Parts: sequence; structure tokens; C-alpha cells
Amino acid sequence: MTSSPRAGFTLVELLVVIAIIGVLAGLGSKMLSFAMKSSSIGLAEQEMQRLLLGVETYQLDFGDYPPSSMEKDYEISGNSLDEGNESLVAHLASRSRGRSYFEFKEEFLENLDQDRLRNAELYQQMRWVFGDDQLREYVDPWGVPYVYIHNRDYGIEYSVTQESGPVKIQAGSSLKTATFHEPLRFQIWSAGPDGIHQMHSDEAADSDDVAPW
Ligand SMILES: [Ca+2]
Ligand SMILES: [Ca+2]
Ligand SMILES: [Ca+2]
Repeated sequence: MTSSPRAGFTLVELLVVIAIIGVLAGLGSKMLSFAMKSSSIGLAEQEMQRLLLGVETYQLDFGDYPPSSMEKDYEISGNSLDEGNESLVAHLASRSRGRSYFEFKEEFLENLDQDRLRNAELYQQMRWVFGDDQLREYVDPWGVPYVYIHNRDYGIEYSVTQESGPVKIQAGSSLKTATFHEPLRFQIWSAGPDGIHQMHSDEAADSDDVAPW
């Protein structure tokens, strides 16, 4: 008598198959989240390279990089939150020399603190590409504004937004040489996937901040 092939699985076999599918699905979602994280990091790096290029082009026209603060340089009243980023955006958006310096991607433009320039004269003078006087920030792929600081202001503390709310930061420096990065230019960086600035803290070794240096 020949044995006929079995139809179906035993309960144990079925459980093993379900367990294997579960493990594979878990691996797949881990790989997917890893891939998404690295593609967002790549996007942040790309956007910072574009910002760097914009700032250098701006410098060719104006002989200096945009200031770290519009409040200090133009004595405008606003608030002190993310002023470096807002100044960067305002200056790169300026058409006063007849050309533009940066192509803003709308999905990365925010005005998280809802402030405005409140200086009609300066707004006219800068002729920026936006239709109103909002002090916008350019944010990273995780929704946190990049930090921008001009080299003459390294050492000054600035209030910036991070995932948990406002925090004070300074320009980043190298742990190895104890000197500021980009000493003659400017610093732009992102708080990275965790949305928290570690650049200037003791946990710098664990930092996931994304910076061009
Ligand atoms: Ca602000
Ligand atoms: Ca703002
Ligand atoms: Ca971080």
C-alpha cells in the first residue's frame, strides 16, 4: 500500500511557519525603518549642501555671510528663538541684487514660533521671495530648524528649537582639537533623527546630529 501525500500541515508545523513569517516581517520592518532613517539623513545632508552653496553665493554678492541674528544686526523686534535660521532664510530669500540664492522647498518652510519681521522698510529693502513678513525657518527632514551661526558669533549662546522645545546651544567645536568647526566661515547643522541637539554636550560621541564637517 502506497502512502498518499499529506494534505495540510500539523498544528506544530503551522506554528513554526507563523513564527518564521513573524521573524521575517520583523526583520523587514527593521530594515525598512533603517532605510528610511538613512534616506532622511541623506536628504538633510543634501539640503545642507544646497544651503552652503546658497550662503557662499550670497557672500559673493554682499562680501559677507548672512548675520546670525537679524535682531542684533538690524535692531528689529521679534523673538530670540531660531534667529540664526530665520536670518539665513531671510537673506537667502532676498532678491535685492537681482538674483536668488536658494530654491526653498515648501515642505521644509515653517514659522514654528509665528514671528514676523515688523520692519516694513527692511522688508521692502530685502525684496524677499515670500509674499509676507513672516520670519520663516527652514527645517530638516524631522521638522526641526537647522542651526545657522556666522563665525564672528561662535561662543555666543542662542535659543533654538529642538524636539522637546527651546534649548540653548553654541557653535560646535571639535573634541580633538578644542577649536570651532569652520572657523572662517559659518556653521549649519541639523539635530538629526532624534530631534535633540547633542553637538555641544558631553554625549557628543553618541550624537546623531548631522553636520557638513
Ligand atoms: Ca524666531
Ligand atoms: Ca519664526
Ligand atoms: Ca541629535
